[in-house]
Amino acid sequence: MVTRLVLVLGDQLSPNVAALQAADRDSDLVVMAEVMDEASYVRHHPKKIAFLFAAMRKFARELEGSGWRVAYTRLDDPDNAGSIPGELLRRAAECGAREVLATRPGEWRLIRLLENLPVPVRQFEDDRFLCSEAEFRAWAGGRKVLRMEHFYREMRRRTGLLMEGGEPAGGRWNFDHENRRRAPADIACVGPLAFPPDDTVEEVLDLVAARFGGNFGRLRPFTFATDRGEARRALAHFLRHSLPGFGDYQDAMLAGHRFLCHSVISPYLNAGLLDPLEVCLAAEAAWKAGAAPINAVEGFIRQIIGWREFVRGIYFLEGPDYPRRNVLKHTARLPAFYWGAPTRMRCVAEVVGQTRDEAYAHHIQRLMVAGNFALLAGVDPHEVHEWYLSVYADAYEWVEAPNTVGMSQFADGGIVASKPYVASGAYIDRMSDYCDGCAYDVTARTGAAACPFNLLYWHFLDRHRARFERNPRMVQMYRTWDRMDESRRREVLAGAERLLGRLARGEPV
Ligand code: FAD
Ligand code: DLZ
Ligand code: SF4
Repeated sequence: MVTRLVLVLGDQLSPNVAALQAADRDSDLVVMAEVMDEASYVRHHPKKIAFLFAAMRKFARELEGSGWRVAYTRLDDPDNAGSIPGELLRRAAECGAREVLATRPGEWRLIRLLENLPVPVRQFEDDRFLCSEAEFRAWAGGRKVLRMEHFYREMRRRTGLLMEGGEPAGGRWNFDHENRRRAPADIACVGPLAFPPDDTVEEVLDLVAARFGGNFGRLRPFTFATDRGEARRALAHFLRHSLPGFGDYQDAMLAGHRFLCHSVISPYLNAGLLDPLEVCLAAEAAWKAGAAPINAVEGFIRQIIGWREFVRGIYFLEGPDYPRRNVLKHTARLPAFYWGAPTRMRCVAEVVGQTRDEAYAHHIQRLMVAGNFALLAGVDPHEVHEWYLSVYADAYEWVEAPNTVGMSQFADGGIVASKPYVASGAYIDRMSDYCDGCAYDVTARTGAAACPFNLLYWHFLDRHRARFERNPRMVQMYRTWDRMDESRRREVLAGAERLLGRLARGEPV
């Protein structure tokens, strides 16, 4: 007789996840389900769905191998109830369970659904993070502004990562200034380790092709890791081949080099196949062994114990309305080229094209190309949020929303970012080779060939002047704008208006 169900969601694939820790292997029943509600709350990239379903199937087998009883529902099971609550109720009715143990989901939507289930659900905090919600709340309490850098230093002290006798290793907390080099065209990058699909993955790929083939994104070739062993091999490969260059080229973008020195481990971390501390300790060990320089290892660890933990803290601190914020009152529609329609902007075409193919783009591509353009063009941040939540294999609301709504679109009014991440074409030209061969001229601010980023950048600053002109980090931008002569400024603004009109009418840009 089963008395309790133990819910394991698709992004909770860790053997020590909180609900499993609280459960009894001999008497409880683990419930895992591929359900249409989760697979369609946004139109997820087919690679993201395939990755999760394959990893879920393998994890269920891993649990069974270690003695758990698992009730696993496949998407095409005729009895599939179609939703997580529906599956829990069906299983509870089948086996007479009176209680559900769950690890708190990474999204308010699902948390609320579990709270309202007719069967009692005990939600345990997800402790796969280095900073608990209560610890983040305590850190945030009483602070006027929340800055990642302050949080990060606290996390360094707390974890002891890259610390030497209470001081930061290498004498500095942050080597960000050494992480902004443009990548040479002949940079030797091996990219992430590729895993040829096995039988389980092939079966899932067929299912996803049949059921989600109309979603934006290319399903094959599919090379993601789908279990813990593979994810660890992917990490080891990154540490050996790419970590040494990670620091120098962290912000660089090159056409044809989709991954540069990035780790491409976020899908594995977020689904629970890798543990954040395990990853950081391995990177620290590489530095201690002299296999990677401090600017690379510090930069990498900062992303994980700094940004990743910080954005999660913000998501739960700010509450369920966060993804709906829109302080800049932006209302434009997301242009069709985000979904693959042609654009003459080479940078955008490169980033969207690789997103379609890989369900992956690295941070600067997401922030300074795709996000920057949407912000400059005044796109409704909720639509931008839904795009990011759909198209990347690592996207779950707890991490995606603060990055998109907060960091990228400034729609939270400056909780995550101290200034909007807007830049003209000059930034993209400095950090990439995209502008070579683009139909637009990155040096032109006016005229038909003017780079759209240039036109829209000044238009953004001008239309949001009242909000930003006193921001100390933006004073210089306004000075430059004000130094331009009046007729030139009028010309730039008129060019931007024409461009916004074309975007609004859905004309090609
Ligand atoms: P690397 O560059 O190798 O970095 C190592 C790890 O650090 C990543 O795997 C990731 O776990 C962590 N990390 C780095 N930057 C961030 C960050 N800003 N926030 C949280 N973790 C970070 N990341 C997601 O995991 N899911 C998302 O849905 C997501 N949406 C984003 C949306 C926007 C608009 C922006 C600007 C960033 C977003 N990020 C998101 C953060 C970042 O872009 C990705 O974590 C990173 O590109 C993943 O690639 P990687 O594993 O090669 O990372
Ligand atoms: C993203 C996703 C998808 C595509 N499908 C499933 C699924 O079928 N079953 C499941 O348990 N989880 C899935 N997920 C992950 C959930 O959406 C995720 O747990 C919540 O968004 C909270 O982060
Ligand atoms: Fe992008 Fe402008 Fe450069 Fe073209 S010129 S690639 S639009 S930044």
